Amino acid sequence: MVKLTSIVSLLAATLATVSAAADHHQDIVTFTPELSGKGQFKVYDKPVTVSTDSSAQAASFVGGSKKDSAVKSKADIAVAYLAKNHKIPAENIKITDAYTDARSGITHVYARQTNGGVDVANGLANVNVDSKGRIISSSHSFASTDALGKVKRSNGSLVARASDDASLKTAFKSLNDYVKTAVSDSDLNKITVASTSNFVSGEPQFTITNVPSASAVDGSATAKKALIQKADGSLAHVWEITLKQDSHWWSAHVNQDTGSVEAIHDWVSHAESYNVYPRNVNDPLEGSRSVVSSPANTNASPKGWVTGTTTTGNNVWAQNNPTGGSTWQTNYRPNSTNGAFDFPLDLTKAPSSYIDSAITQLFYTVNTVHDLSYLYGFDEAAGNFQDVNYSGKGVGGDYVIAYAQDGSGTDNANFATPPDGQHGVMRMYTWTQTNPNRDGDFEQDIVAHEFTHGISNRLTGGPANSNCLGSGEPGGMGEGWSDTVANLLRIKSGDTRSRNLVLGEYSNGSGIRNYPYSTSLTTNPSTYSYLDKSGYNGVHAIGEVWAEILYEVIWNLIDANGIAADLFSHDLTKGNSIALQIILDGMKLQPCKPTFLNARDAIIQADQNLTGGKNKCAIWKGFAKRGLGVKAVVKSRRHIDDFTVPSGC
Ligand SMILES: *[C@@H]1O[C@H](CO)[C@@H](O)[C@H](O)[C@H]1NC(C)=O
Ligand SMILES: *[C@@H]1O[C@H](CO)[C@@H](O)[C@H](O)[C@H]1NC(C)=O
Ligand SMILES: *[C@@H]1O[C@H](CO)[C@@H](O)[C@H](O)[C@H]1NC(C)=O
Ligand SMILES: *[C@@H]1O[C@H](CO)[C@@H](O)[C@H](O)[C@H]1NC(C)=O
Ligand SMILES: *[C@@H]1O[C@H](CO)[C@@H](O)[C@H](O)[C@H]1NC(C)=O
Ligand SMILES: [Ca+2]
Ligand SMILES: [Ca+2]
Repeated sequence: MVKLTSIVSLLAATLATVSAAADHHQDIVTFTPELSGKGQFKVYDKPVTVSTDSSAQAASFVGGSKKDSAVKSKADIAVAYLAKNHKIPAENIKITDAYTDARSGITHVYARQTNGGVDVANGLANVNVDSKGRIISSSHSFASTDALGKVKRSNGSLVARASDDASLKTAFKSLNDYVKTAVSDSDLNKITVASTSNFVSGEPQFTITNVPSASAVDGSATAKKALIQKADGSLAHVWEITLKQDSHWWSAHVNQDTGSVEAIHDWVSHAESYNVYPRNVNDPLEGSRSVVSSPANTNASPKGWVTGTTTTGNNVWAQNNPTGGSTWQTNYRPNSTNGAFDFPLDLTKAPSSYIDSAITQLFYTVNTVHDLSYLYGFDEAAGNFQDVNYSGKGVGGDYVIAYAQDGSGTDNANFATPPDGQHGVMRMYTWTQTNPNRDGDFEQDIVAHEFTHGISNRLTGGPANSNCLGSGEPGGMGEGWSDTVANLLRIKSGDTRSRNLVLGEYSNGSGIRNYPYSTSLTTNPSTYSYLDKSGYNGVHAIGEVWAEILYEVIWNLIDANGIAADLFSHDLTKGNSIALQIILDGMKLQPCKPTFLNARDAIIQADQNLTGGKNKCAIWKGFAKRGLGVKAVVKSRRHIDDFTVPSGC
């Protein structure tokens, strides 16, 4: 699908082609059988001594546990203990790990039950042996001898037989169905199964190759035979399949006879933390980085921000783009296998040296503004940017593609908004006015400005129409709203109407607008009639006037209602929250290609609906101070200032 869409940039506008693709990730329930009464942890008040005589059968070791003799003798004690105290034949015990802790001197022995050469996947034991060779504590969830007796002996042979082949393919298909990466029958026919040995343990296993990439990132998966204890205590023959995907790394046990998934784990951790300039620090001039944990808002992003091991998720995919091209799926992104995105940052070096931190910051800020705007009504039904729209409303498949240090330009940034259902595209550039160069990814007001183009374009005239804020006054207000949301994010409790805000100060070194945003008519003299001045044809100059007018409205609302310390509290009794709410509501109310007067009236109507008009006069006074009073009008193409408010105000 290729569509024309307008791209709005921080400083200039262009036209480009954007294509769309849909990717869907859904959360899958992971589970293991509940083994009631098993796995109790026994702690001995008095350490237990177990004798190991020469008749005792030695335990088998696998992989990394083929350790030194001191560890091995402790492992033999552990095996003897399991055999004597729990009546588990030593031949059924396989040591998977054993090591002596350097500090405590305790040897930790981890074992797995085997039967007929295959593992009992959830037949586990751990035995702790002190330095004197005594058992201090233990636990096991081995299957009973009774249950083992009832299961037919299996064959863990390295040689793949025809029947294995068929049953493994069935199991593989069933697993893919479960994790929603369906493999078709023709895909299945192309899959080949071969026997091999595990690279760590040397144990027999099978490799499945020619797997479609949607199912396995590298086109292959591994499997081996195992037994699993079900909740009722009986044992089932399963295929233990390991399947690595973009966002998941599955370890599953699938019934060899029935094809049903008996247990499934995801090795990808979905905890999230980011070392970033947090949302109350606009840029490196204002403060420093810190580690922010689980920042996702549970209403806006119920399944978190990250769906994989890298900066990809339901709301945005952030990546490097040194060539400035339009691919994104395969572009470079930083990895995190444990959900912690923490990378070095040295701002005295060139931006390319800290690309991992830049992408992390961009991912963080775009998600932040996604969540914030969601809370204020830029949600799925209203046409926001999400891969999966959990409510089922609106059109999904349109997360934002965000490029950090995009190579298609410098000293700027831009955002493309196609209609709902197609990806928004954000390009952040590096800035060359300072030495070393600076990276706009670290300036929240710029990222928020860009994302807000997506908000205003989608909300004005409805999500399907992206052609409502193209140029002139409507396009100028698009820029103004973008500066305004960036400003609202910066206003903190303790600030007063004397706080001035400069957009782009970090990136460009000196700001990128004509005046700071200010409630002082001296610091910023802009009024409605400025639209007729020379130099005010472009959307950025027009937008600056609009954002300045709204800055007055914001401070009147704060003075009347107080200030919410955190906009995310969505406390609609507070002035800054009311301002953000009625500004977004106004976008929904106003017509396509609105004028300043239309947009003003929509905001006033939004307050009427939100508060019953409680703030009517405060809002009018803000507009009127900057020439957008009740009698402001366009006459002979001139914008005529008016400074009066409605009677009664
Ligand atoms: C396991 O299967 C292999 C290959 O079919 C066969 O040679 C071997 O005898 C079997 N072993 C048992 C214990 O069934
Ligand atoms: C993760 O890092 C490795 C190198 O450590 C790299 O080869 C791989 O492409 C990275 N994966 C992603 C998704 O960025
Ligand atoms: C919205 O998302 C839900 C959940 O992913 C999906 O079932 C539904 O088809 C989507 N609706 C549209 C119109 O895309
Ligand atoms: C960026 O800064 C330079 C000098 O520091 C200035 O000349 C230029 O006008 C600024 N860019 C914009 C868009 O304001
Ligand atoms: C806002 O609009 C809704 C929907 O029309 C209506 O139910 C509600 O009463 C309005 N609230 C106010 C304060 O006007
Ligand atoms: Ca959408
Ligand atoms: Ca729209």
